[in-house]
Amino acid sequence: MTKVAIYPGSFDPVTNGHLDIIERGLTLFDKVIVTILRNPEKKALFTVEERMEMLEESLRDVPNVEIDSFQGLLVDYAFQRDAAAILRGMRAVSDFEYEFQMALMNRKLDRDVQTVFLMTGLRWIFTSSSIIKQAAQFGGDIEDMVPPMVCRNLKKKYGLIPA
Ligand code: COD
Repeated sequence: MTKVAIYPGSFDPVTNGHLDIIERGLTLFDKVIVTILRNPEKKALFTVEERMEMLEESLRDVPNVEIDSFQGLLVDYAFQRDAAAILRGMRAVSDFEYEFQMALMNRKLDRDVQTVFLMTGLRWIFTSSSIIKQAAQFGGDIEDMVPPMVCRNLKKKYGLIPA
C-alpha cells in the first residue's frame, strides 16, 4: 500500500527550508502531496497559482511529489487524499507551541491522521517565508535561501528588477 503524506502550508513563497522538509519526508513516505491553503482572508504576497507554479518549478526533478491546493479543514482534505500523515517542519522552540496546538486540534477533529514533525536542516533553522520577504523587500541578499525562480519573483514583486 502506498503511504502518502500531505505537507500543508501557505508557501508564500516556497523556501529552501520547505524543500528540506519535503526531501526528508520522501525518505519516510512513498509520496508527498504539497498543498496550499486557499484562504481569501489571509493576505498573501503571491497568488495561490503563482505559489503553485514556484513549487512545481522548484520540485520539477523530485519524483513522488504532487502540488495541490485545498480549502476548509485540513483533516477533511487528508481524508479525501487518503493520507497517513500530515508533515510539519520544526525549527527552534518558537515553532513548538503553534505546531503542538494545531496537531492536537487536528487530532480532536479526526483521530486517524498522524502529525509527523521533521527537524529542519541546521542551515534553515532561522529562515521563514516572512523573514525572507522582509529581507528581499529592502534589497537583502536572499539568493541562497530560496530557489532561483523564487528569488527572481520576489525581486519583481518588490520592483527591484523589471516585471
Ligand atoms: N525549515 C523547516 N520547516 C519550515 C521552515 C524552515 N526554514 N519554514 C517553514 N517551515 C515549515 C513550518 O513549520 C510549517 O510546518 C510548514 O513549513 C509550512 O509553513 P507555512 O508558514 O508555509 O504554512 P503555515 O504554517 O501558515 O500553514 C498553516 C496551515 C495552512 C497548514 C493551517 O492554517 C491549516 O491547516 N489551515 C486549514 C484550516 C484547519 O484545518 N484548521 C484547523 C487546524 S488548526
